[in-house]
Amino acid sequence: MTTRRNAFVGPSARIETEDGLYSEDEVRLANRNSGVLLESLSKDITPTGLHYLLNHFDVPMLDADTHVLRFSGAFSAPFELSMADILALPTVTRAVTLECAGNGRANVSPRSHSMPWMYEAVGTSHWTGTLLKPLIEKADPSGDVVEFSFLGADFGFDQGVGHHFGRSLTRDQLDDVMLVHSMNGQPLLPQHGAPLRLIVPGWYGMASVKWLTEIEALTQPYEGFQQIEVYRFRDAAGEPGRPVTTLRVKSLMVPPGVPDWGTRQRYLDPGRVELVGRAWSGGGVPIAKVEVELDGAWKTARLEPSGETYAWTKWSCVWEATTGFHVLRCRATDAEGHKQPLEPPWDLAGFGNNAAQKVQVVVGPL
Ligand SMILES: Nc1nc2c(c(=O)[nH]1)N[C@H]1C(S)=C(S)[C@@H](COP(=O)(O)O)O[C@H]1N2
Ligand SMILES: [Mo]
Repeated sequence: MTTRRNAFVGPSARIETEDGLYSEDEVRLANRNSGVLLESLSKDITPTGLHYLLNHFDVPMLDADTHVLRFSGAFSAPFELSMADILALPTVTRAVTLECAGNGRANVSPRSHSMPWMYEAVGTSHWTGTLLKPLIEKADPSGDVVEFSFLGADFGFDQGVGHHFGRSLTRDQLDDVMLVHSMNGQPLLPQHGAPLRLIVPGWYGMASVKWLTEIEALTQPYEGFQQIEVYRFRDAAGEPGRPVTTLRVKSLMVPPGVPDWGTRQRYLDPGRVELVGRAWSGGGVPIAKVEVELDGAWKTARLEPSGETYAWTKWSCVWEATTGFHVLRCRATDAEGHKQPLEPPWDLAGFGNNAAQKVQVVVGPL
């Protein structure tokens, strides 16, 4: 192997902190979850082992042979389903892009105590299962039902409140929601919700409850902690906030060239480079345009729609890279005219940061 010195690549500076240590709580939490590697954005489907992970509590080690999904509450014909029952139902497979609502939080100040994502809490999988709505209809909710809650098997504490991870949807939010047992043609892995999870296409990831054990029909709005406390856009602590729901329009690129280990800054030979990336929006709204900022000018990228309503769209754009320092950015616009902002939209918990990605590139002979 060769080692090379390069005039363009300086030694990485060590970053000094007050006591030389990371915050113990933050490191412990960050090491339990993981983000996608941006180079895998070159693929339509994120390899399963690279899909980001966001687990609030411990991963329940459930047994598919004994697992039961229970319908409860204000249903007139409630029932229980084993995994064998669920596997025997009509099957649907869809490519769906999942993104964590906290993706981008690391670029919003002050930081909130949660995963320090920059760009990497996103991925697209082929999810296989069955549609939820026919099952809800079969269980026959009474006329005064307003919401359905979805409960995970995982239990823990947040701000002193013990709870199972749970979320709810209203009656008119059930279209296209899936009960999922497989990811990319394999049974779900424990960390992705085995043996059964919800996939709520077009929404931020928190709606897609993993380790699903119970669906309850409610005649009052759900007051679970993850619904009314955690996933809210807030300007100040203590206010009720607005619920986090569908994905905001966003795009990312595969950082071109090769990295410096310590800083992840990119290094690239001069010449023609094809930049590629992905763009997506929420609620099934297609991507209308992706622009890439190259040396101060926004160039329109080529789009390759996937044909899947809820999966990201591939884009590509040619760049003639010239010697020097460059900051590349990409920004998407969806078919409803929503366009990514250049600066992070501010939120107390750093939710919904869909600002244009910035990639620093040094171009020079390598
Ligand atoms: N039961 C349960 N479901 C959950 C979570 C959780 O902690 N517990 N995390 C949610 C969040 S915040 C996200 S972003 C997605 C992440 O799914 P993944 O880990 O399969 O990528 O799962 C959601 N479903
Ligand atoms: Mo999330």
